[in-house]
Amino acid sequence: MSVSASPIDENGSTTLSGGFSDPGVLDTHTVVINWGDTTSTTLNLLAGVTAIPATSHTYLDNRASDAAYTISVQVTDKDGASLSAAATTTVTVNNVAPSAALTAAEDNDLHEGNTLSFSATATDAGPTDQAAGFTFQWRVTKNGAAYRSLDSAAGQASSAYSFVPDDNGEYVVSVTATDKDGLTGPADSQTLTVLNVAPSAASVSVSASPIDENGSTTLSGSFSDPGVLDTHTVVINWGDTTSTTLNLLAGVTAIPATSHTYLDNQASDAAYTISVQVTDKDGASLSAAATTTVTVNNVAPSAASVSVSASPIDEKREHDAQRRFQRSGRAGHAHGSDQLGRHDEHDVEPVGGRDGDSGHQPHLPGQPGERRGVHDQRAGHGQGRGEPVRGGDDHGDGEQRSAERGR
Ligand SMILES: [Ca+2]
Ligand SMILES: [Ca+2]
Ligand SMILES: [Ca+2]
Ligand SMILES: [Ca+2]
Repeated sequence: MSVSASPIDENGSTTLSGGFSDPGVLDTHTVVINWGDTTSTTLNLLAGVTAIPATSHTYLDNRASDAAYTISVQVTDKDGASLSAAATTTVTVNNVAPSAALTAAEDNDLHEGNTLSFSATATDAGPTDQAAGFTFQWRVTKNGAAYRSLDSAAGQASSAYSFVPDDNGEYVVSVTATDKDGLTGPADSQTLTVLNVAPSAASVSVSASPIDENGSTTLSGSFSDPGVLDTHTVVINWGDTTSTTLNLLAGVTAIPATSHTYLDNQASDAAYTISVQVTDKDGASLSAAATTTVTVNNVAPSAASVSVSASPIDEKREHDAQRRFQRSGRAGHAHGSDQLGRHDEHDVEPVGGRDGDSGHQPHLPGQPGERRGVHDQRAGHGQGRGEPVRGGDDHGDGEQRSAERGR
């Protein structure tokens, strides 16, 4: 006995042929071929025929570890006598790996933060394997590095998979299938270019408005960005030509409470507009800056607001001078206030008069009051030792600025 082909692949066929002898030329014979896979074929040969006709058989599956099947053939004559031992031969049937097919959902939106969905099926040459189902192995790389993976349960006809890209980049999704015999086929894959998404939905607010000049308010807010790995730069333009830049860590979309002091009101105490721009690490910004407003009210001046000295003086002299100024201010101008006066006393500094500190800018809170008050104070004390504003070159500017602010 022999077979025409071995090894063969599962679901392939081989053809058995052979012969025997029997001196009873009138004997007919029955030939039973056990293929070794629990199936058999019976042939009835005419009298005098001792050649086993070529008989083909399809093996639907391999054996474990692709071990060979043993084919045994028994021949019995019409008088009931059989071969003393069945004739045998073998055929090796190899398992064949399944091939997987990947399909991406048609409505996948290739932007960071969106769920991307896929499905896979597998095809196996072996019908037994096909019926048994598969294990699917999903693998995702991001910019060339392993990113996500999932193995399905065994015995699946198909598999669904999804993941959420946490950032823009190039993602490769691949899937393989493994048949019941443990053989894994080649991967099917798709390359996806996932795009960045700009920050959005920003809102900001301030803790207090209105506030007095030289008062502070605190801004806080939030925004969203589906790219959870994105870091963000937040630039707060306070509306008074100053700005604050915050660098937020990845995944942080709350704008931390940030306080700001407004040194001055605007004309007619018009509100300042605060604008906040957010830019992610990939360079995308809010389509429009988030804004809020803060009203800063002017505070009437008091006499103490200009009580600075032109030259180094000792503490006592400075104190005396302030007291005189305050008294004078209260007497001459009803708009002086005790509260402001106390505040301003703390802020008084010798303008340019300190040794070795001639470039120091005067800090004159509460100064931006009415021009009349400023001039009146100078008129009253310009010749005194407390006259501050002419202490150095810088203070001509200070004087001018004070006048401008009052407009
Ligand atoms: Ca198989
Ligand atoms: Ca197979
Ligand atoms: Ca991003
Ligand atoms: Ca982003």
